[in-house]
Amino acid sequence: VFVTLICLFDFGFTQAVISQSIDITMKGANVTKHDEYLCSGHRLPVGDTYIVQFEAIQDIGQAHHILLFGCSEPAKSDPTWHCGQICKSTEQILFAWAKNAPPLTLPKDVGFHVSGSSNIRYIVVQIHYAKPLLKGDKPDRSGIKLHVTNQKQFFEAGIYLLLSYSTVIGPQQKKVHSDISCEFKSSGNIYPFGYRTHAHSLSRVISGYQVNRTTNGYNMIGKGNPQWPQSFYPVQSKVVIKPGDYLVGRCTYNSMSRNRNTYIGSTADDEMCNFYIMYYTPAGTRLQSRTCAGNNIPNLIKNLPAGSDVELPP
Ligand code: IYT
Ligand code: CU
Ligand code: CU
Repeated sequence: VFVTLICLFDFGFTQAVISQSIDITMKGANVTKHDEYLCSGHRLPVGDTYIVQFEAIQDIGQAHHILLFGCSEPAKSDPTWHCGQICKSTEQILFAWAKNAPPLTLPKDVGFHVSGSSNIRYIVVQIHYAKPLLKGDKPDRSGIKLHVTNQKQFFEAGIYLLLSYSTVIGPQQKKVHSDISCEFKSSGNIYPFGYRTHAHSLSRVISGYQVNRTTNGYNMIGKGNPQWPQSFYPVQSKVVIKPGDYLVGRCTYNSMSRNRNTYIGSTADDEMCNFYIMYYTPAGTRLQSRTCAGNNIPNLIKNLPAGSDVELPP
């Protein structure tokens, strides 16, 4: 044992810290129609890599919103494809940017762990182009610049998703709720610093809360109008989510303009109810799950703070 220790101290070498930036961009997108969703995949450098900052690259200024996903294998190897499928198996959302949204910076000593011992070997960028490119525009190369390092970060970033899968919104309703609730199960605390709301055209407010397991007090993580640019917004107050706490989300819809049922689904005629939490946690914390699907603890809905379903301005 003694000899081993000496060896480690005397002959152990320290790996050089390498920090660099990696551009995850469209590899030349030709956009000919309205509302196109195009994808491009990028192989990451081998070895444990920590993303410490994201920065938008707006090539010709035609990207409406940009999402980044981690994959073990992208759905296609083509330079760009129509992204019906993003990854071969399940995708992990890493970041979202939207035109005219405030920027989100990762806190100090926080990184998204990719490559190396993680199961993310590729990053796929998905861009929503609202309009076709103009005649004379060159193929688009917008995307996200990643600032990465091989230096292990003290805190690991992650995304926890609250979602509904079974809501039916009847016709001509002023207020329809879709509620989400779960117990948070983990080996340690998580600290939310960003949140993102996502729904389609019928929702004007989505809110998310941490509920203290002992006091049953509600603390808002965030509240947003999914009609605003759908990126991650900074969490405004310090909230800690401890093992045994509860997470509650509520999406509110107004279907007065519609005379048919609306279901959860992926087209513009359907709706969704998503509240994403971007958090950091001491490296090594193990979450039992990073999704909360459905209203698992309906009692928690009764005490939602007033204001949780009040429409936000456009
Ligand atoms: C049915 C539903 O709510 N779909 C959402 C949530 C979702 C996200 C991911 C579902 C799966 C995922 O792998 I990441 I399966 C949904 O599709 N949300 C869209 C994007 O796909 C991320 C969004 O813009 O939030
Ligand atoms: Cu968009
Ligand atoms: Cu959707």
